[in-house]
Amino acid sequence: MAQRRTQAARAPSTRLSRRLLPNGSGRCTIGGTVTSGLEALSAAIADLKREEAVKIVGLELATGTDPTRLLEACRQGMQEVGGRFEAGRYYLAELILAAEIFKAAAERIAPHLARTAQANCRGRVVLATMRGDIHDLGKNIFATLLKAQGFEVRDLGVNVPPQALAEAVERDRPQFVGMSVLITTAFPAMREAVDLLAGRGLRESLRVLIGGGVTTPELAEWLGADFQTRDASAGVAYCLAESRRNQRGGVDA
Ligand code: B12
Repeated sequence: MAQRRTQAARAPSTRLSRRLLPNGSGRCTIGGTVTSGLEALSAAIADLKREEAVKIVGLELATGTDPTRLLEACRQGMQEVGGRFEAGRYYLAELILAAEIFKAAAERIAPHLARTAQANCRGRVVLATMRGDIHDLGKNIFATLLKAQGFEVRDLGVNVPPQALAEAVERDRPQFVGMSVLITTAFPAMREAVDLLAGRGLRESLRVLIGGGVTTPELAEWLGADFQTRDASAGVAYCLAESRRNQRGGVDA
C-alpha cells in the first residue's frame, strides 16, 4: 500500500517533467515538447521536482521574466498539487514537500521584485493567518510584495487568535489589516477578529483585506471585509490606491 502511494505520488501527470533543456528565450524544450518556462515551472512544482523548479526560476530571471509572473506560475503549480491531494494521488507528505519547493523558488524570486525608491513608509499593514490555519506561503508573498512597495508589515504569523490580532491593531495602529486563509475552518476566527475590531472602535479607521485560495466575494461580504483577492499583486495595488487616496486628503477614506 505504501509502495502504491509513493508510485502514485511520484508519477507525473504531465509529460513535462522528463528532461528540461532551456533555450534561453523564455521557452523550454521538454521531452521534445516546446513549452513556456512558466508552464514548465508550474509542472516542476506540481511534479515535486525541486532542482528543476529552481533551475527554471534561475533561467527565467536571467532572461528578464517578470518575477511576479514566476510567483504566479509557482502558485498554479501548488493549485495542481492541491488537486492531486484532493483526488487522493498526493498525501500530506507531498503537500509538505511541495511547500518546501515553493519556498525555495520564492526565496530566489523575492530579491528580484522591483523595489520602489519610496523614502517614506506608504502605510502600515498588520498581517495574519488566523486560528485554525497554518498555511502561510501566500501570506508571505503578499508581505514580500508589500515591503517591496514601501509598506511596513507587521506579520503576526499563523494560527493567530483573534484577540492577538485586535491587540496588534490597537498597539500598531495600521491603515490595513490583511488576513490570509486557505482552510475554511478558519473562517469563524476571521469573523471574530473583525467583530473584535469593530467592538473596540478600531474598524472604521482601517481597511480589511482578505486573500488566499478559499476566499470569495461572498466570504468578504460575510466578514464585512473591504477587499478580497486570490492575487497578492491585486492586494498590493489596492493598498497603493488607498494609500494615495489617504495622502490626497482622505477623500473617501
Ligand atoms: C502547501 C499546502 C499545505 C502545506 C502548507 C505549508 C505552508 N507553509 O503554508 C501543509 C502541508 C502544511 C498543509 C497542511 C494542511 N492542508 Co493544505 N494545502 C496546501 C496547498 C497544496 C497549497 C497552498 C498554497 O500554499 N498555495 C500557494 C499560495 C501562494 O497560494 P495562496 O495561498 O492562494 O496565495 C496567493 C493569493 O491567494 C494571495 N494571498 C494569499 N493570502 C493573502 C492575503 C491577503 C491579505 C492578500 C491580499 C492576498 C493573499 O497571494 C498569493 C499569491 O498571489 C493547498 C491546495 C490549494 N489548492 O491551495 C492545500 C489545502 C489548502 N490544504 C488543505 C488541507 C485540508 C490541509 C490539512 C488539513 C491536511 C491534513 N490532513 O492535515 C492541513 C491543514 C493544517 C491547518 N490547520 O492549516 C485543503 C483545504 C481544504 C479547505 N477547503 O479547507 C487544500 C485546499 C487542499 C485540498 N484541495 O484539499 N497544506
